[in-house]
Amino acid sequence: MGQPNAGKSTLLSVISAARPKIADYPFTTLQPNLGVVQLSDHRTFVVADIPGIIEGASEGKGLGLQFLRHIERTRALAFLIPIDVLEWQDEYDKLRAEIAAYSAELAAKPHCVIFSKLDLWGEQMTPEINAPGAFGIYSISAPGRMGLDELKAAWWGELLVLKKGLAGEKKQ
Ligand SMILES: Nc1nc2c(ncn2[C@@H]2O[C@H](COP(=O)(O)OP(=O)(O)OP(=O)(O)O)[C@@H](O)[C@H]2O)c(=O)[nH]1
Ligand SMILES: [Mg+2]
Repeated sequence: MGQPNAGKSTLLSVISAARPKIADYPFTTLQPNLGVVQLSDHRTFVVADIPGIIEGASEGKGLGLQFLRHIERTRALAFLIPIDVLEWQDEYDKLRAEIAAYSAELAAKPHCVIFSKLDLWGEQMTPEINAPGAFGIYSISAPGRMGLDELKAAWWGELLVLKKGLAGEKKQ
């Protein structure tokens, strides 16, 4: 999830065979898109790309947040922050607040932070950000094909951790 134009659909298009609509205007994505991510062997998982979220979305601004009902069963969330917004912390806090206002359950899911459009920065870096509970903070560039393998591997690792956690819960 992320603000309009953050690069969500572009990310899905470079890590899966999905071909979502991509454009440099806000609210290009109107419905969630799904893509299957394939790791180097037979390991696969599904990623959902959803419409953009703006401040006030939980009160109906932009496309609202009703589309989030489609991802209620997702195991983990990713918050995408384009590097060129500069106010990274503010961006993260606002997105988290909108999700929390929509659903405490969704907000409590494991999440990570992804800085996108790193090619616009000119050098490799990951901003420091206070993201309590995030399982990771990553940076990527879709056109530069940067950070994508690391991201896929990290997501896979997190899914394994979650699976183990669930197995543990069932045993008790
Ligand atoms: N330079 C650069 N541009 C990017 C990158 N990722 C996406 N873009 C551009 O940013 C614009 C928006 O990309 P989308 O993938 O459509 O963004 P989105 O987050 O899906 O936007 P919505 O569907 O409106 O919420 C497009 O013009 C993309 O080409 C990136 O890593 N680097
Ligand atoms: Mg999109």
